[in-house]
Amino acid sequence: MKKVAVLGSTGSIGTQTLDIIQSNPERFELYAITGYRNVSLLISQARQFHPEVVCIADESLYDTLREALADLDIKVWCGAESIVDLVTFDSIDIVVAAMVGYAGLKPTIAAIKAGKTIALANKETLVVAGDLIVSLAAKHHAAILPVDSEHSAIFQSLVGESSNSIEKLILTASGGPFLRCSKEEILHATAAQALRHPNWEMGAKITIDSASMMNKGFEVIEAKWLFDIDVDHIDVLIHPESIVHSAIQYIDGSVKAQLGIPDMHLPIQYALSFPERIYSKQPRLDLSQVGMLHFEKPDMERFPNLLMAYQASRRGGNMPCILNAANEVANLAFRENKCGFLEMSHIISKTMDCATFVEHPQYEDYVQSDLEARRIAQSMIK
Ligand code: MN3
Repeated sequence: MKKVAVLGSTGSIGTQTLDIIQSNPERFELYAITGYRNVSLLISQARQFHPEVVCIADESLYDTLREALADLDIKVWCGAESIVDLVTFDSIDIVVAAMVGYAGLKPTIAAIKAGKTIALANKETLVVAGDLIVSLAAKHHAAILPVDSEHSAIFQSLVGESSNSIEKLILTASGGPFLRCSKEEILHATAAQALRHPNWEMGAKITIDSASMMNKGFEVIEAKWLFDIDVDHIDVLIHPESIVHSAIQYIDGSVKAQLGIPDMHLPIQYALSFPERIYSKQPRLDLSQVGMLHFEKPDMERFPNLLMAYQASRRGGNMPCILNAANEVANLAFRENKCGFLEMSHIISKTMDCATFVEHPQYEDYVQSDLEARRIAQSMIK
C-alpha cells in the first residue's frame, strides 16, 4: 500500500490522481490533499477519501474548510508553510506535485529533502531550479518520476535501455489552437480562443502556455533535467493528433516511442505504480480509428517562446527562473485581458534582458530572481 499526498488535488492533474486512487484502493491510500482556494471541491474530496490531513493554501478559507469537516477526524491546516510541513510526514511514500507554477517549488524541495518519491506534474519546479532539484534528489535518494505525458513517454521508452545510448529526445507537441494561424491572426488572439485546446483538457494557465508554445519550451528544460541531456539534443516535433506522446532516438538509429490516447490518467498512474504497470479502465487507443499521424517542424518565428526557452536554458544560471516568472505574470495578464497574445513574448524577452543574471544560483537567489523578474514584467503591463 502506497500512501499518497496530492499537492493541488483540486486541479486537473489532482482530480485525475484521485480517480486513480479511488479505482485502486488495494494499492493506494490518499494520505493528504492540498488546494489553493477551491474550498468546495477540497471539502467534497476530504469527505469522500477521509485523508489524514487537508490543507488550503488561501488562509482566508480556513474557517470554511474547518467548519465543513468538523465532524470528521481529519487534520485541517492552511497556508503555504503548512504544505511544506505536510509533505515531510513519515507515513507519506509519494508526493504528487501538481500545484501550478512557482508555488510548487518550495514544497517539492521539502518533499525531496524528506526522501519522498516525487510524481512531478509541476514542470515549473524544474524550469526554475532544475540544477538544485536534481542535486537535492540525488543527495536525499528521492526519485523524481515524470507525470507530464511527454516525459512519461520518454521514461517508459527508456525502460531496459542505458542512458548513454540516447542520441536525442523527440518531444512531440500538438501545436495548440493557433498551429495554422498567421502571425496577424495570432497577434489578435483572445484568451477565449487560446483556452480552446484541440486535444487536451487542462487548467487555464497551462492551456495558455500550450497555445503560446511556452509549455513546450518548459518541457524541453524539464526533459534536460529529468534525463540529464543537453537541450541541443532535444528536438520538438509538431504532431497535431497527440497520439505519439514523445520518443527517443538511440545511437543505433532506433526510435522508441510511447503511444496512447491524449489522457493524463495513464502517465499519472504509471508514476504512481512504477515500476509496475497496472490495469486501467480508461479507453484504449485504436490506431485503425486514428488512421493517419502527422509530424512537422515547429515554427519558432510565429512561436518565439519556444526559442526563448532554448536560449534561457543555454544561458543557464537563473535565466530559466527569470523566463518562468515573466511568463507567469504575462500569462495571467493575458487571461485578464491586460495584454495581447504576442505581447506576452515581448514582456518575457524584455524581462530576460533586464533582470540580474546569476550564474550559479542558490535557493535564495532563485527566490530573489523570481521577485525581481515579476516586478520587471509587471511594470510592462498597463
Ligand atoms: Mn506535456
